[in-house]
Amino acid sequence: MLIKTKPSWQLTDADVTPQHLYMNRRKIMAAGGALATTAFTTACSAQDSGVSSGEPAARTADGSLSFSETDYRVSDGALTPEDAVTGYNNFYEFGTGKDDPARYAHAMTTDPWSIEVTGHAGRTGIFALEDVVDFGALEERIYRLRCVEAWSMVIPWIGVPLGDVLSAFEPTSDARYVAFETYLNRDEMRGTRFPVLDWPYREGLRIDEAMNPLAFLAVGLYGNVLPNQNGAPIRLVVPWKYGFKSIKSINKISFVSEEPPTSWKQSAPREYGFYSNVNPNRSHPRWSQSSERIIGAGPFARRDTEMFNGYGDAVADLYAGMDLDSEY
Ligand SMILES: Nc1nc2c(c(=O)[nH]1)N[C@H]1C(S)=C(S)[C@@H](COP(=O)(O)O)O[C@H]1N2
Ligand SMILES: [Mo]
Repeated sequence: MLIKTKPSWQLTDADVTPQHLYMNRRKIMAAGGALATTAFTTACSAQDSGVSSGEPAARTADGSLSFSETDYRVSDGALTPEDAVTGYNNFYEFGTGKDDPARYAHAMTTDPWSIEVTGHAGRTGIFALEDVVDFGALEERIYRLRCVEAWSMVIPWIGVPLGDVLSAFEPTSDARYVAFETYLNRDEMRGTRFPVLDWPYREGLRIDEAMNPLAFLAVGLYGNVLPNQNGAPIRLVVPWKYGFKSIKSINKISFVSEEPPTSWKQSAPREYGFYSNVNPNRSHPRWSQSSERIIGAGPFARRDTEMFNGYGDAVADLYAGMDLDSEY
């Protein structure tokens, strides 16, 4: 039997009052009452629900995914409408216009998909997507995505913790960083015919950042498999960093001992650093980062940008002793 969790954004008015979007689930659970027993009782893992994990759930005909709710959701702000999440994108491999990815990313082949794993790890080689991600253990996470261009969205992702995936490859103590690369196919990705960036798109994290429970690998959003423009079939989501760290359509993971080259730092090191933690106090050389435009909420909707994009409780310790102004 396949039990599909009814996620926050699918609940009707009869199920739940709108302000639940403004509260986190822990508070709702603590409050007890009808909400906790109706909306969230299906929050068991898909495996417990009897979904066979061998089933290639990522490739369902209708694109829907089975997943469980978690405690990870923003504490303020409404979800960004789905058409904005999938229609206003940065994926320069398909062009630099915000609507280019939605228009052109369908040309990308995402099935079958394999990921090459190299470097300081016990298990390396080329793995099928289904062997990297346990599609029987998917969870939903509602995170704010803060682009370095000073806009943000609130997105219900579906995926697995990055740390779980990386641990399965048995990184050694020499693996101080992890590097990621995006798929590159010049025939399918019209934007890569221009030298906007040094393709393929590359990103990376320090290994302790990657192992932080907030770091996430998404395979879906709004209940379905990722649309190509959002980084199908698998992309990183690092909610406390500027959006460009959340690399899309990953087909290579390398465990390395030195800080790996990353596309935006390579292209403009004065503007974009390796860490790129969201920091309202450190202006971009060409604009302020103190506030952000809320995408999908009308032309004038803005909010103050938060240190670490509001995730400081979970991640500030990673940067103890670092000067975040010089090591940005
Ligand atoms: N491969 C690749 N990954 C990428 C990008 C890109 O151009 N290419 N853009 C980044 C930027 S700047 C942002 S803000 C997010 C946007 O993700 P979204 O389109 O799913 O909202 O993807 C990031 N990941
Ligand atoms: Mo971005």
